[in-house]
Amino acid sequence: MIILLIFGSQSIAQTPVGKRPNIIFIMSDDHAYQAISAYDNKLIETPNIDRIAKMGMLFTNASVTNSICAPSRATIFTGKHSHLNGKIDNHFPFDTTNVTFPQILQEAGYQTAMFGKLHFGNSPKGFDQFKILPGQGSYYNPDFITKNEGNIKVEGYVTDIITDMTLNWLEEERNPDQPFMLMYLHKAPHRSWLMAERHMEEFTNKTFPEPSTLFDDYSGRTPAAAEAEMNILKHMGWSGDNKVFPEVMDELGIAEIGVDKRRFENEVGRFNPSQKENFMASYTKVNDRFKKDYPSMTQEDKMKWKYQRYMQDYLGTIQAVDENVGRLIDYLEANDMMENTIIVYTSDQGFYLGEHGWFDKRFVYDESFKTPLLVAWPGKTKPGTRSDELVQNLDFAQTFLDAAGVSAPSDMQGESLVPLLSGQPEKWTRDAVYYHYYEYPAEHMVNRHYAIVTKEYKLIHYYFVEDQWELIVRKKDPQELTNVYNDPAYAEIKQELHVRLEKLREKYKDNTDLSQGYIDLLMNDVAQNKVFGVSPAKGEEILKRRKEN
Ligand code: SGN
Ligand code: CA
Repeated sequence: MIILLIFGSQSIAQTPVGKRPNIIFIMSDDHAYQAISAYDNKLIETPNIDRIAKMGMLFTNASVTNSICAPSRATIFTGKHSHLNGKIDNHFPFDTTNVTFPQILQEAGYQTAMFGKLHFGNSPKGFDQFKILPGQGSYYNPDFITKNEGNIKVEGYVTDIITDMTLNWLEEERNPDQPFMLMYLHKAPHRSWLMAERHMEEFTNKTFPEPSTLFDDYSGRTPAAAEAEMNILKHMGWSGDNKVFPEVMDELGIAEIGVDKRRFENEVGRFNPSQKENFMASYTKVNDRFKKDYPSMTQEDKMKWKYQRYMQDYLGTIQAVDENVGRLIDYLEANDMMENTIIVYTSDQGFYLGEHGWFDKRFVYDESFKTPLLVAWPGKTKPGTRSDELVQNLDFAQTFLDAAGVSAPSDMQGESLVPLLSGQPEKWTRDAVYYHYYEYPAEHMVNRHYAIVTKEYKLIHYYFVEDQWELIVRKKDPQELTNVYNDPAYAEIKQELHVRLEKLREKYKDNTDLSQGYIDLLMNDVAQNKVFGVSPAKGEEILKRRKEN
């Protein structure tokens, strides 16, 4: 047994060194499973992402522990829930004293590389090579923070560039004598949904089916759903999101939503002349049609129009992700690298594509709580298989360590997916998962909540401003429109779930209240207008409501 130098408690187990699999972790940002045709093809065909499921396993019940970007990534890296790794929201940076699975794999002899969006507020540890976007990054001519070349700006479209970097690393820098762990992390399809020039004409002319809950009135649940600021009609920017030109808004007398026009100008300001020309060619037609239609539009028409514009741009960005995932798989196939390589495709969380009238994520309701997960492991995972087990982003760290034959630190909280991937589902015993979302007050104003989720039920506790409970019966109410918490028919189930929720909170050690120090820091930033999307006045109102409850 070899004792590792940095993390003395881990050891390399029996897997022969030559057989250790390569790991390719592909993650996009905000990619809803509703927009992957292996799950559902009513919105878009994604033939290349689907190849991963065809070669391996499609997970239909994969979820996140906290549906927001950087916290999800921190959970993936550490194998721990947010309250233990400390990254509970996007606001404060990642604590780099955490032990992460890439550090352990590097120490165990893996070559490690990362390209794309990380969003930790600092550079990753445990990587031989990295080129990452600062913060959210930009779609066009993006800047990168690199391990060896300082800060660079690269001309072109972000999804293509991240792939070029990845393929270049495989071709030029990969050491064939070492197994590798490669993180290929897309910015797309994150807001503000700028697609590649080559897709603009096609996608701005498409029409998509509407979800049946587009006009959800949020009755039947606790006030959290109604109070959230992520309704397509009310909160999506005409300009920054839907690309109505600022001068067209002025001409039509349309009021800005937030800093809508500035967000548009910032994005368009990054284009080079030929990118600008291509963008203008397609979007001038969009704006011309809008100018003609807008005067007679009802509120309902506006919602429908904004939904279509949202889908055209969001799905347009996914078209490039799919093409580029195809480039990567083609490369691996052409270079005989499929055998003994694990390929994972996932997202940092799901996303609302008009369900409940929403965009964005954060809630424990399915579309953002669940996340796509497709895994190919030729020779190990049977092609075309599917798992309905309750797996989470919490499980990746232990899965990769297990696959590499490295034992995981005992304080990691997930479960290895290797038994599911290798045809031994009987070894999987989890029957409930734990969820906890914290980022409030923040943009989109989704109240803090924690929950237990089983295949049948969700028991949700909203807290911080109000104290509200919600019980959702998943199979009977798949759209999650009705809170049955006070329905006597569910009294017994409710009691049982309360007990199970408390046990889960004990198991995962989530028994601490938010510290007053943290709340003071956050509210101080709100008061100083440093929290995007929350005005100081709104902050004061929240503190007042919090005191009253
Ligand atoms: C930005 C977006 C939000 C989004 C957060 C978090 N606004 O602030 O809509 O919820 O990122 O997203 S934008 O006007 O700047 O586009 S996350 O994926 O990073 O968690
Ligand atoms: Ca995200």
